[in-house]
Amino acid sequence: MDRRGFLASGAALALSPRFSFSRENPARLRLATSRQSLVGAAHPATQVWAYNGAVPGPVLRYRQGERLRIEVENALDADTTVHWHGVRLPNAMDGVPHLTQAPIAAKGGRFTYEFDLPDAGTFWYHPHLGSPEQVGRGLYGALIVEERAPPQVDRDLVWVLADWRLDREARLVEGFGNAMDASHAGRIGNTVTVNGAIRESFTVRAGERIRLRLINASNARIYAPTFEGHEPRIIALDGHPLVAHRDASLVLGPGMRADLLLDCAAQPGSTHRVIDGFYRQRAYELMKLQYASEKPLRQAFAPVPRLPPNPVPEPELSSAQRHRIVFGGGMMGALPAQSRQRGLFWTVNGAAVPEHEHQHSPILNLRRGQSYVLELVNETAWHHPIHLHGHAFRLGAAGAWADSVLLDPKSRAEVAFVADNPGDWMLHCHVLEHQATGMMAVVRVA
Ligand SMILES: [Cu+2]
Repeated sequence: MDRRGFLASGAALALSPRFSFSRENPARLRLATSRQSLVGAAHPATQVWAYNGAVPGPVLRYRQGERLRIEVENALDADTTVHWHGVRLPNAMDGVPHLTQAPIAAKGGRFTYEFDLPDAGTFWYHPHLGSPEQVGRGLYGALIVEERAPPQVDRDLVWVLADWRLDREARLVEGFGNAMDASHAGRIGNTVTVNGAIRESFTVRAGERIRLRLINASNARIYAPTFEGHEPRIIALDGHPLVAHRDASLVLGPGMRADLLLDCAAQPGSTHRVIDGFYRQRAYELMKLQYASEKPLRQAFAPVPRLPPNPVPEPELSSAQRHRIVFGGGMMGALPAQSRQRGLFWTVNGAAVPEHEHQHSPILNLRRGQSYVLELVNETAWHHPIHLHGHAFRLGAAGAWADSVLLDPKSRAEVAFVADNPGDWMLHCHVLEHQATGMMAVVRVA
């Protein structure tokens, strides 16, 4: 069954997204198998791997400057770790197996993560071990850090976008990380869920202002959502505030986040499609915005609020050191036969590194406090969202702050940052099948 089939069959089930929240965060995340209705009552529930029994895991909400403390208990049959994606945290809390910590052992292993949250924004958490399978089976959740004085909105919502490859009985198709997926675009599925279920519609009220936090938790799928009849402003990328602009170019690669300010200015009772059109021949309706019949909450909207900047150090471009990092491989790419035989398909600066099998030696040694410009070159015929741990960088010399940059096929990008966070940090593709088959590296800050 294709994605359209699933989306159509979900019409019977009107699920209300989980958006109510409190700041009473769980003290514990427990990993175990669970069952969840992803595609509606017409199909069986799907066996998933989950944090605290649900996919996505609980929305963790903190205030900027607060300290997160969570004990992780692993009841799965597989070792794991938790990576706190986008958070500028101490290296020992980064959740990279063998590099920053020992894996949290299967069948009862525990590990406590504890760190301060310096930046406000939309972040997320997921395993960094066996990622294609562990994330693909449902292990991820949102980590929201609120500004000390958050902008006025009527609702602050999180949409976790996930992509599943399901069979006709809504079972996960096995074969995670197979060579076909790994050497091409990654495991792109056939069913897209928002907060753990396919959505027929989402109810809004005329005149309401919504802060919509989009998180792409998918292994490999890229999204380009548009909201028919609406002009949401992107107010943050990867958690970091942006000068507000319109949504024409919103593209979310795996791991990326965007905060949208959605002013619901259409008529009560009207309906508007949300279309994901990244893969142009395969655009589909993600859901409908359904306006309630109530009279508008307000007739005019306040100006778009400016979010306060996060305390990220500004790179000094005049004294910055430059390095070039080349991403290669994939089908139609050059790769030593020896690598292919080992199940490795991708390279960073010519080397293919298996997923966390042994100690990485850094491809770059960065001096703490020094500014750097990295030229990221994609020599392959594929898209790669490149993610750096422990830091935020500017996209281009004076562009937006982010922790990921989506490299189009045969393209390049520059990112600039201050290497201010000591430790060994991953720099890798967030298409998880690429990450696991060679496209990752370590940069050392000391
Ligand atoms: Cu990639």
